[in-house]
Amino acid sequence: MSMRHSAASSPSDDDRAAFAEDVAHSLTRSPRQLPSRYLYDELGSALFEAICRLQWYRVATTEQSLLSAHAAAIFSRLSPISTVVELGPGSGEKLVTLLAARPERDVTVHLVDVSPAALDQAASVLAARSSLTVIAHQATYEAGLSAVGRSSDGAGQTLVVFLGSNIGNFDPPATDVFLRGARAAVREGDALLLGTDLVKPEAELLLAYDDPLGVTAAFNRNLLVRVNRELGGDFNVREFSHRAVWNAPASRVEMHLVSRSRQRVQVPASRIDITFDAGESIWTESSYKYRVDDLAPVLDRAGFRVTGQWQEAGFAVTLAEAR
Ligand code: AVI
Repeated sequence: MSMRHSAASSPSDDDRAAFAEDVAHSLTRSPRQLPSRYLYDELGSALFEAICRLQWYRVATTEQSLLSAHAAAIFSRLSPISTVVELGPGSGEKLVTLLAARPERDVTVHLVDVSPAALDQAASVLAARSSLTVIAHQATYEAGLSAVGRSSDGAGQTLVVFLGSNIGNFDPPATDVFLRGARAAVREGDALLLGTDLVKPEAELLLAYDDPLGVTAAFNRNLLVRVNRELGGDFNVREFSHRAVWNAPASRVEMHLVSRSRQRVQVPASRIDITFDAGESIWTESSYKYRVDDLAPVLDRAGFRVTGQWQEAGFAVTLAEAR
């Protein structure tokens, strides 16, 4: 494998300034929020990998099983591919499983993620397990997709892979914007492989997002540790509890950090000086859950036609072609 990074791996002053501005804006909204993309510093990425091994969070293992079972069927529905773009590659294991069934040997893989820790891990897993040219882009999905679009040689089809229910972290308007952006970045006949978690009984959903080992709680509370470290905040992390909520009308699991007491918090880099009431919460993440019948219309609106769908244990992998 050969690997290139398109950006350095330590947070730049620009990254820190953007984080400070996002915290300033979101923590002073009503309800108070913190953007979920900041959950993934080095420790956050490691905690997320641990979540994916939990018996209660079945997204990763179910998707892995679906890909093992159906990778050959997925490739049988594609024209020869020369480029694969994975957005948010996680550990890299899913792509290894998928690409093991590829008929073409010469494929360039582009990995796109804002987290250098996640990119490094995925790239080394691909390095150890396959013979591919891998290019890592430390970038947002949109910026990564357009960089790949500009560098694409036009030799074969491009497959964009967006797995792990990552799309579930977008609200419906952002989902439309994201899918339209993905469609604009590829050519007619290119393809998208999408992994989505499905609506299931509430108890099952809550166990997945509030596990008995407290790993998800640590993942959530680490966001406050990050604010303290990078922005000079003084959050008393022990004074915030993790809470997962199933919001049925909106079809999403929400993660919150709930203040255990009335307390003052300052974040100098964000010019924040606020007082939390006991019970007041910071909304840190939404995880939208789909019904299978919803997927074709959502994809269709963005210019993709569903060409295959595989389901197992409340999870779906959907293949769609750019019209
Ligand atoms: C990355 N993302 C799809 C995960 C999810 O299920 O929303 C993040 C996560 N949050 C809590 N557990 C896992």
